[in-house]
Amino acid sequence: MMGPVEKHLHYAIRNDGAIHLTLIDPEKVTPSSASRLASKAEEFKTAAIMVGGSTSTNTSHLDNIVKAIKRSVQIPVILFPNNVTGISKYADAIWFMSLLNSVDPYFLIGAQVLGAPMIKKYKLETLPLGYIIVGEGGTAGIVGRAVPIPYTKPELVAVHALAAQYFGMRFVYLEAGSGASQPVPKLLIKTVKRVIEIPLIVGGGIRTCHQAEAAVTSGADIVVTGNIIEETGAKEGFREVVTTVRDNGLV
Ligand code: 1GP
Repeated sequence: MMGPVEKHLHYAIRNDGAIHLTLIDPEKVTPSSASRLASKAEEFKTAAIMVGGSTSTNTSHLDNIVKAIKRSVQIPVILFPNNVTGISKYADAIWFMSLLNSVDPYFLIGAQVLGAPMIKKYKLETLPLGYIIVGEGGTAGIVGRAVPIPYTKPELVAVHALAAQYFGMRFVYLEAGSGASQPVPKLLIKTVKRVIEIPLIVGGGIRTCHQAEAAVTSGADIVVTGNIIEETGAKEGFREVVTTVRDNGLV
């Protein structure tokens, strides 16, 4: 059942200890800037490109972004959808995700039911993911009608993650919200890591090497960054964060 993209992620985690994924928000880029950012990210050894954003709804623009990225990189392109409009036939795979702490059934199962036939038709590889919004939660928390779990309740996040694993989801994502003023804290990551066996993804508000290192040394298998690639113009600060994730994975 494991497809090539999932195998690639597992292989990279085994090799490097921890990996970095670059998130590109279609609303913030043009096809040519997306292609330039993705090439830089690949050069710096990010393991895959994720494409998605909490408020993006234009599928034809998404298609153009994904096509442009696909033309410029060899690493997989994985959709990170906020809704059914976040599905593009040009990607390699899709996080088939359920927002586990949403109060709206649409984000738990509704959008997934509507999107499933399209995913089948496009033959996209599905990566089953339990998505948990913590801390401030940001735009993703508001759009997804989540009740973000406070950083002070790590054990509550851990049982959500455990439930995801028992459902057969193959990844868990702790999301602080894009641009969060404080990324997911170490204790929270450690508490979740202790109870699950599936790969743990952490993202939201990670901007510095110190924050990337804290996530990895606490147990994140995958660190996602979005904003910093645009903020740094995919230059030194971004490269250092990507390198820090891989370097600390092997420690
Ligand atoms: C958001 O976790 C990601 O879904 C990335 O967040 O943009 O803050 O890096 P940033």
